[in-house]
Amino acid sequence: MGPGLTVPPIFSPIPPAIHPCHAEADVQTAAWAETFRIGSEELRGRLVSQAIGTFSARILPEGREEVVSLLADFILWLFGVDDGHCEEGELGRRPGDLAAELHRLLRVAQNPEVPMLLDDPLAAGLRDLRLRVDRYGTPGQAARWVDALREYFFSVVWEASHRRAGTVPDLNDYTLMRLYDGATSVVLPMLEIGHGYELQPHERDRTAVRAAAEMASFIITWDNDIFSYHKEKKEKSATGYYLNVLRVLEWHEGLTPKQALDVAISQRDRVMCLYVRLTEALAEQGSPQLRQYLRTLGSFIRGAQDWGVTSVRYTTPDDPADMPAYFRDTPVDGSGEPLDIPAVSWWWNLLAPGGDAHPAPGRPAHRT
Ligand code: 3E9
Ligand code: MG
Ligand code: MG
Ligand code: MG
Ligand code: MG
Repeated sequence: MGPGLTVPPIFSPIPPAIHPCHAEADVQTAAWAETFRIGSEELRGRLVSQAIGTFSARILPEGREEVVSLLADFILWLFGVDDGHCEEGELGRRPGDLAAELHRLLRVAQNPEVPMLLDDPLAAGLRDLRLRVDRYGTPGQAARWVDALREYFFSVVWEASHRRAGTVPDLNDYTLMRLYDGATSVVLPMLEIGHGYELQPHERDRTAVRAAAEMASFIITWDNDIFSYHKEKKEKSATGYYLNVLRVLEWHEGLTPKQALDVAISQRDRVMCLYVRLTEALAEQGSPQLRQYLRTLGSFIRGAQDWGVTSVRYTTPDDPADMPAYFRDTPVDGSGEPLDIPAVSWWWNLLAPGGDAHPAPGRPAHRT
């Protein structure tokens, strides 16, 4: 972030919450990272200081303690991949080799007993995660977790091709990539496992329910792009490349960082307003499991916000980011107009004027 770029208070209509086991979760996840030797010594030293257990405790404020710990270890592991392989490692500029390594890891997630990557710490950590997913989740949830890992991996390979070429995707491509490369969708099965239920496919696979989860991914990753801009821009001097929505807007729209920040805030506010209306409508029609799922989705959004403005990962105390001290309860941009992003503008078709969530496949986004 250039000197003087201040992150203003961000709109969040979701109340904060945290599991009482948060301090213990930080200690346990640091111990787990040491046991499995996740990342280089240097990367691991950073990760264990970043309150990742606290982040998990915010995502599952009323969840099972064992799953808070499992999710914390999984998020730390994801940073081992995202920081270690993709953003700071050699593979991050070699999409073909990255795809090969991620396929090998997927096999380990799918069949933890396979004699592959036997000396690899990330593979050993992943085996442990899979065994715990089996312990606390159903076979269907384990399968969806593996599938979600595959979609996350696919997107980081796409990102790696831009890193190699030094290019910046346009806003539509970036949005599509970011729905997956923020690793938000891999967390979704943990939201169910954390509360010991399984969302039935007829509800989970409804277009409107998937859209609500995609909106949560959009909000979480736009917020991350805003809160991590300072860190990511600094990292550019070491890695030579960074990518977030502010950079996309600066590059393709010719905006200054401050203008790009304002546009990104407006985009995430409009998605947040739609998300609130859609999830209220879905909760009215849904099963108790769907209502719990939507509540936990809200905790995921708010937890990422509270963690994002406080973790040393983003505040970088040696060269502090200018973070907001609170969240605002009204949007800067409360417009009900669809965003001009074809990959997601259909989200605005899901709500009829009466507020019912309609799956409306194939209709073009209408402007009201
Ligand atoms: C996030 O994007 C990368 C993920 C692999 C981080 C792991 C976190 C989660 C699974 C939960 C979602 C939370 C978020 C996105 C904060 P990026 O921009 O590489 O993350 P960074 O921390 O480096 O800004
Ligand atoms: Mg990343
Ligand atoms: Mg990153
Ligand atoms: Mg980021
Ligand atoms: Mg931190």
